[in-house]
Amino acid sequence: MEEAKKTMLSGIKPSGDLTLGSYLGAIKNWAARAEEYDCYYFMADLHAITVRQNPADLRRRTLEQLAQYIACGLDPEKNTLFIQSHVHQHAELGWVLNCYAMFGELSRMTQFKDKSAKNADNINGGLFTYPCLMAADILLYQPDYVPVGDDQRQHVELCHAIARRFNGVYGDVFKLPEPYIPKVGARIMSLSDPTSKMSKSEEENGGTVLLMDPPETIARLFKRAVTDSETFVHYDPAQKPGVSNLMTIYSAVTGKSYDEIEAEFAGQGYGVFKPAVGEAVIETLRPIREEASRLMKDKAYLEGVYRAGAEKAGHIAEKTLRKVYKKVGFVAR
Ligand code: ATP
Ligand code: LTN
Repeated sequence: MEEAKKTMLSGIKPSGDLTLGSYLGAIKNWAARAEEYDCYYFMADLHAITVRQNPADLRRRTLEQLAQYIACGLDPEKNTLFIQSHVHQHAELGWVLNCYAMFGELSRMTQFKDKSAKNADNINGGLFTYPCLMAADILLYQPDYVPVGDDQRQHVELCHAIARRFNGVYGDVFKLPEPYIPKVGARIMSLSDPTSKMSKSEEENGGTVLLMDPPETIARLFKRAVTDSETFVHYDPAQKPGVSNLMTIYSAVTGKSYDEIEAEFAGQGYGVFKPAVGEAVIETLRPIREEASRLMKDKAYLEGVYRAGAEKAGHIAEKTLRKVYKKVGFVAR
């Protein structure tokens, strides 16, 4: 008998344009596993509004993100692709899980502390309870794995804690998911400040490569990437964070090991190394950019994809939500 496929699920907020970091840390893994697993991927628009968004930009970016998911290799025939706000069960289960997450554990979340520091004038309740909605996103679909970058590990762990607490009271309702984090590329750093994470909301400072950046821009960003005062290519994240980050990027896009990269550039300075990394990234992103631009022109196709996705996702989500409502003691409608 054929074994049931394992399930994977993940999402990204359309709060900015997708970056090389989100591609190498998350999406690349999604696409690589699309055949083996039953996969659910969504645009986390509910999460995006925890930081103030311009409505027109949010709408446009949500569709662009869908086009980019598909261009990265997620075939809508094989993966369920949807918009988070289209599946109302996310917000509903999110509320229930709010009541099973503790103030103390939510206060300890690194992302909450970072975003609060950066948006001091808008430290809203949604930003604080963000991980409860994320736990709902995950638990509705009972996935085995949640493919994310290293920065989301803490949120997946909190989801685990919430699920365990809930199961402790009501029996085995939720399956406990595991984060699925790549060995190389789980934390791509900014090209202009290799001590901070490459991020879509800090695009202006020249440290972020966007999935849709044209080749000239990518070449320029890599030529200007911050390195160190030495001249040799060697992997040492503590002493040589800039060069090590470039090696990680090069390794993630070419599949070469750090030893192979050191050998390839032995005796050559950063003047050769930096443009070579840029070139490798350009070639990796070229087909994605071209396909995403083509898809963006076909709004009817994208609409068909997200509608079908919400339909399928809603069906699964509803089953879990019914079970939860029954367990906690709500009267059936
Ligand atoms: P924001 O700046 O708005 O918080 P972000 O650029 O950090 O956004 P997310 O939407 O939070 O990106 O992340 C999308 C996915 O990509 C997540 O799974 C996250 O872990 C991963 N990711 C984001 N940035 C990186 C990075 N620099 N390196 C590796 N993975 C990353
Ligand atoms: N918090 C994630 C985005 C996200 C997510 C999820 C990831 C929202 N819901 C469910 C995995 C599973 C982020 O900031 N990148």
